[in-house]
Amino acid sequence: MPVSCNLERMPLRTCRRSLLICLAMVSIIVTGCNRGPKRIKPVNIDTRAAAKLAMEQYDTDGDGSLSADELKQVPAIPESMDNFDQDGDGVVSSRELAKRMDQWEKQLTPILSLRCRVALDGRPLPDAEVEFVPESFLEQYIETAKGTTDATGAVRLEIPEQNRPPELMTHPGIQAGMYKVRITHPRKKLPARYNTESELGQEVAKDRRVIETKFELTSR
Ligand SMILES: [Ca+2]
Ligand SMILES: [Ca+2]
Repeated sequence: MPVSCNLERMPLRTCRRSLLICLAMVSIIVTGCNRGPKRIKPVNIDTRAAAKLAMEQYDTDGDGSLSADELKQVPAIPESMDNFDQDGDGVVSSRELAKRMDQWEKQLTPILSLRCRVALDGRPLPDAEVEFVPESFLEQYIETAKGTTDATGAVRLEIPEQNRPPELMTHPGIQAGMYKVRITHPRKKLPARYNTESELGQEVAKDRRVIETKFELTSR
């Protein structure tokens, strides 16, 4: 009979409807994931090319590695020597340099939070402009990060919004890399060794676990 037939079909229809609702929900969840914030890619550096450039620039005696004397020009390396000089012979070869840069990529963290503190002659220095400028052999891959110290001399480094790659727009911070650090002040004259001829440098990488770098400057 049609009635009993209908009655028998009811649960089937309900079941089918439930199944359709379930499928729709799964689809919303999956689509939602796809439409969410884009996964941020790690720093993508042609590490062999960058290491080659570094050698051309800093291996002044052409022996294929950077000695302590040559490394004075790349202060980010001596500051983090154990991470670069992996065989412990006191110099950094092109291969070691590339290997360390490969490690940044494997750390899969595209942007890091870094705070610094600046003091001049033992006192916190407010209003200092701090710039982390990529080493020239990395400048095509990473951006300069900067900030101004607060009343306590502290600053958080960020890539200015207009220079931030699209995928980092909502992620202020600094990229993994090797930087020269330049510190200037609108009212105080700081020695050239802190800015135009900076001897300050830092490697930024997830495994460094540096929460706050201290720059203790002297006016003389
Ligand atoms: Ca050399
Ligand atoms: Ca070495």
